[in-house]
Amino acid sequence: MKYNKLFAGMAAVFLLCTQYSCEVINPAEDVPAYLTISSFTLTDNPDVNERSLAAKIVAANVLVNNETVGVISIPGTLPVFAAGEATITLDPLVQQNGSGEMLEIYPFWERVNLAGNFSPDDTLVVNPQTRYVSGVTVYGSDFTGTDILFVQELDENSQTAVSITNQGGQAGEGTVGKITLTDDNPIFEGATTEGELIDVSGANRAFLEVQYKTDVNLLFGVLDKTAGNTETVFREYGVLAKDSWNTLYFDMSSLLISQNVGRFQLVMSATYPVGSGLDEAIILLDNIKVVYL
Ligand SMILES: [Ca+2]
Ligand SMILES: [Ca+2]
Repeated sequence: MKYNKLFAGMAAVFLLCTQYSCEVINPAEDVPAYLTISSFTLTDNPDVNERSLAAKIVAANVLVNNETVGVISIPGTLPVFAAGEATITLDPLVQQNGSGEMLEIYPFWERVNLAGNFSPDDTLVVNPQTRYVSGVTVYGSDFTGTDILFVQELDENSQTAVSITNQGGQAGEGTVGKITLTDDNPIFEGATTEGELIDVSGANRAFLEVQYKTDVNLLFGVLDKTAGNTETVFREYGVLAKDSWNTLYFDMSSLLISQNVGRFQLVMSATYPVGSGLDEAIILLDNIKVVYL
């Protein structure tokens, strides 16, 4: 470890110095403390109907006493050059638009401030919790009971539809939505109900949150129902097939602004891949949300 070597070096200098009565240039703040974030979770805001508290916070941007420390993966540890009482500021980061390499602060979660006490060479472990900022609206479903999204048929084939299953295999999230595609029924496209248009006309930003485990690629989009606009489907947000549950966050703001979309239905489509070798393709969905403010 780099810092152990540093200590060994300092000890050697110290020995030399005591022998020859020279001054030790070794201020305490040069010895780092360590900050570990072992988990970062979402908790209830009583002012918001979250529909679920599922979240995938992959890292945090960290400041200590308003000075940048860096990005800590969760779980993860970084050295901190601070001693004594300190304010730790944490911004939760998510994978945006499917890129694992692009981490961004999720604007609809609160920044977290914690008080901590740092000692040189000691590790402070924190388990912060954030929550949605007050004022956000969450449209969506956790696929429980009759709470199902994408029930409006756009593919004109009632054989491909979302059902509820408890076979999601995702601990803590209960039942999930399921779509099955086969050679005979290869296409699904569904929209959220026309009677519940998502109204972002007064919002500045909107995000799509999706949790999924899918044998085939998925495409999420927007069916524009804004008065005065042509009724158009914008299929913008692609998700690659994945054999374990994943969560992604798509920033919808630029599409909604550029196309002047005020009210819309959320759309999802998927196609059974020719020659895939699969007997059937299973799509599992949970905690699909449009969050806006
Ligand atoms: Ca669920
Ligand atoms: Ca269908």
